Amino acid sequence: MSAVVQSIASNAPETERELTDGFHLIIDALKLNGVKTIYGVPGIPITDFGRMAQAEGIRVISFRHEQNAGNAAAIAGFLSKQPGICLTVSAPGFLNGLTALANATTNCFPMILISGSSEREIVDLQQGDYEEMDQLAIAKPLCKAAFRVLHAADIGIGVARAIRAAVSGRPGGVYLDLPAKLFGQVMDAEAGEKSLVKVIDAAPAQIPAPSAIKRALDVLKGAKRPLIILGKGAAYAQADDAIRALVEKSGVPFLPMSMAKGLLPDTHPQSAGAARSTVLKDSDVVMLIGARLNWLLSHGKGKTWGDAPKQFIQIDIEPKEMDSNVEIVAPVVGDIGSCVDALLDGMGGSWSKPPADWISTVTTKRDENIAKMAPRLMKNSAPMDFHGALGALRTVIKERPDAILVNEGANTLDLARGIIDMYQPRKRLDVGTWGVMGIGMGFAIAAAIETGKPVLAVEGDSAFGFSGMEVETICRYELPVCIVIFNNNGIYRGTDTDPNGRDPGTTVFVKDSRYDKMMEAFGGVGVNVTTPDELKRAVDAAMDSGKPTLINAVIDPTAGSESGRIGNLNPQSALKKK
Ligand SMILES: Cc1ncc(C[n+]2csc(CCOP(=O)(O)OP(=O)(O)O)c2C)c(N)n1
Ligand SMILES: [Mg+2]
Repeated sequence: MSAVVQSIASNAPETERELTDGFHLIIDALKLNGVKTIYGVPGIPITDFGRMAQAEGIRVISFRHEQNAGNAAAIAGFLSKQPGICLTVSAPGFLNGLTALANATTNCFPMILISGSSEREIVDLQQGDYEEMDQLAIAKPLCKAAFRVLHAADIGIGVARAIRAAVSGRPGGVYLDLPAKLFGQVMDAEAGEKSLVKVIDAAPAQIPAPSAIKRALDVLKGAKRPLIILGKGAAYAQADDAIRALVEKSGVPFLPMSMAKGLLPDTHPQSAGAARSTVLKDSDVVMLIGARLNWLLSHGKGKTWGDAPKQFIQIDIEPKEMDSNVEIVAPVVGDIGSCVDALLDGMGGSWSKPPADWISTVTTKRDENIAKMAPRLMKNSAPMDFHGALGALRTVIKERPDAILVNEGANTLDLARGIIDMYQPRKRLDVGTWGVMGIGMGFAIAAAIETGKPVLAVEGDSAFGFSGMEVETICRYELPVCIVIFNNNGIYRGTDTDPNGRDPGTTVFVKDSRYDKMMEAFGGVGVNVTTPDELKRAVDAAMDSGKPTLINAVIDPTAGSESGRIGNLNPQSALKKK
């Protein structure tokens, strides 16, 4: 096996012992468990490890900053249901990766952050080692589980525990601490091989109780105005056919959360995406499938949800999710695939569809809203507003439904979510639960590598800046990524000023920047566009060629609104404005 690093004379004089070391055992443990790609940044003590992993056939994708590598690993986990692996150096590299680990945990993406660390003896006595930090203690509160391996013989178990923790139950981030000394530790090769663990059934099915299924169906049956909300968990489950069958058999209008868009096409007759406020307010029974009642759903209460009494059915793998914000009258705990299968079974052959007046209320509202929006999406002006530019990109995705859309920003995010219809599951990747900026290039890179599909990253000019240096990575690996920057000269708008006239306003950037030139610096294609027609042509050319491309899309700096759609979350002073 590859773990054999050398043959040297052992203490026993007549026999030769084959030896292995920490480097090789970690690689073998990862390979044994199907790890094909590592996303990371090299440096002490993991430089050689990365080289050896590459030599042993693992793809090692080197980034410019660990946060982007971490985001790549996280979204690889979401797309594949296997933990994505991020590899970093100690202290600062670890901390750079930690934001992505915490974000992965919040979003229930399975990933493992593997960081090299400095010598325990010195770290624990705080004697000032190179990159000294008690990384395990720092990681613990920010992830699902955290482990440290001190002995080469424990590498197999350590890797197995990390994998199981990441993907079983509700998935999340796991930290694995590997001190520098571990890599060089030598042990008998045969014992080393035996110490490795192939994780069997890493994410076991969790079957819902039949009584819970019956309770849920009884509640749904009694509904006059039912609604199904599909969350990111439903997309993660890869139970696409069963979910579609459940929605269609029930006849209930569905509302996809951002990353659940495309599970059923946004153009599906039961889609209530364009009637969101109506269905949230007026529904009487809401079935949540892998969606949480967090801030993104106004915690299940208040004005958004109207005054009429509401009953919630919730399907989630995490029992603690139930009653997190409001009472759940029918909790269904289990993995989404098993739960949806059981619900479908329980519905039998003669399920009656919801009352016709509810369906017509929803479809009328939806069609009205779509019709109202339509002319704005066709505006071919220069500079563009968001709607005109997004109208062009909407057509791109309609024509190329298997492309992956990465999206971040404020207006650029909120408006793209509403305007760009998705047609296939797990094709929309965005800022998720935290609304975090900086996922863009990491997600785009991993999406291209994991799926081999073309990627369209639609980025606010601010959002792009958080991970923009990875355009070099995209060019280096020649990935089929087309980045479109909605350049409105700033955060939300490009019009802020300093009341004292001294500095630029706090939300503005250099006026009329040419982000496309950044791409050219690394051999990629850069294009500057000012109209939706030019934008569409440039994106089509990029997607046809598969060449790394960055399109600077000039957007009217006055077009956006503060914080996009969530300006209401900005605190206001209780004092009257002068
Ligand atoms: C890590 C992080 N830092 C800061 C923010 C606050 N924030 C929200 S949106 C945004 C950028 C919005 O500007 P842009 O990407 O240009 O989008 P636009 O509204 O202009 O289209 C920022 C900085 C955040 N969400 N995440
Ligand atoms: Mg902007």
